[in-house]
Amino acid sequence: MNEAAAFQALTVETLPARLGSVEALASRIGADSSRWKVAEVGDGNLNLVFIVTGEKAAAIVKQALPYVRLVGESWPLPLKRSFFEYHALTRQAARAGAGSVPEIFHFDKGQSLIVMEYLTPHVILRRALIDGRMLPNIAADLGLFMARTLFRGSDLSMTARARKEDLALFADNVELCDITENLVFTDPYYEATLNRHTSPQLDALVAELRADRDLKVEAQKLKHMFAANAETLVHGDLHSGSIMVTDGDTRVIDPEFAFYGPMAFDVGMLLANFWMSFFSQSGHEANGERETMRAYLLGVVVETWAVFRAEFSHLWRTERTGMLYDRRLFEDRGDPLGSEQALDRVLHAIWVDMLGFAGVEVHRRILGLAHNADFETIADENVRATCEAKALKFGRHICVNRHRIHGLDEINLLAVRIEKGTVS
Ligand code: SR1
Ligand code: MG
Repeated sequence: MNEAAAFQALTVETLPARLGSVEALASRIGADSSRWKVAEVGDGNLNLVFIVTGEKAAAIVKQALPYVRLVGESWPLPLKRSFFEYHALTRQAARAGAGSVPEIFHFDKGQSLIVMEYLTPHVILRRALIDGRMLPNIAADLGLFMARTLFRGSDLSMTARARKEDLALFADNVELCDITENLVFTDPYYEATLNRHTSPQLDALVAELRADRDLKVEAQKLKHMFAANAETLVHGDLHSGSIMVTDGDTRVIDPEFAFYGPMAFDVGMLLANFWMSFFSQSGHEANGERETMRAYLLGVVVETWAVFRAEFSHLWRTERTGMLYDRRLFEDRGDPLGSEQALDRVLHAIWVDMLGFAGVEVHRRILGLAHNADFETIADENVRATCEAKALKFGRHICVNRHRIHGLDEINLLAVRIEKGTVS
């Protein structure tokens, strides 16, 4: 498509004629566009997503809309987010391996569309966890993905010039950052117009949290860090709806929120989504006993963090070529222990901040605009509210006490006790 043409949203009917001449698509799926079958399958909050099936194969066409799909045209949103998604996908493929994200076949900036690999028989991780599926590889795959993208996108690895140029490129992703700044860090903690929660069951707890000064101060400290700590290129929206899986394959999708932010943000958001899945399981118990699933999820948290730490440490020792923690100060002077001490400090800071980001992510999915299917698919509102209340209390604890929590054993034990009702 012509980059200069005015933006037009695709439809199921117009897509074959409009994209029939895109060689990168036609050569993969089949040249006769009159025989393409098109289905719009977007169930996210922002974009159109089409599966286009030709005689030979299928591909995905993802197109941004000039507004937030979840809310409608009253909330305009720039089309340039597909530009950031495209550039983030290329960097993630280079840093974490081509098999960690979908392959891109074509990008049209003017039409804000990306043609990419159709992942099949993959399903969205969140859906798999709701169904009680225990994916064997997600912790290792995602721990590696985060360590590699976060380390290699930072001043620990890149040259100062390369990172600053990239920082400048992603700095324009203002509107998507603004969504997170409001929806994650501020709106849940007051009566923002678009908020909703399971009512009246959660009303008293919600009022308590919104009156909680310590919690609100922590949330604002985290927001400050999110906005001002441009450490590395983060995915920016790494929840279980941004991951597609089979038993043997894990792909991270949808990095349109990518920007230079704190290392701990992606890690916290991801672990929060595993913990929310944990607290939602009793709402899905009708579909099978979920005790094993709960244990599996806490194990995934432990393994994801362990793999992240191990790979980050490995990269620290073998790929620390950037300007930070200069080897001339440590290893080159025969002081490898100095570098290990610095590594411990860096990992500790990520740990503490990760807990804070996890806590606010849990809150915003229950109190804010964008809820998640883990809880939303629990039809019985009383059961749903019980699950959500447990998650809210857990989120508050890890956020406010993050500087005093020493390990995942302590946190997972708390999760089990809250789930069993032995602590309130
Ligand atoms: C208005 S957009 C709401 C949420 O959807 C995206 O997936 C992000 O998580 C965002 O916060
Ligand atoms: Mg998304």
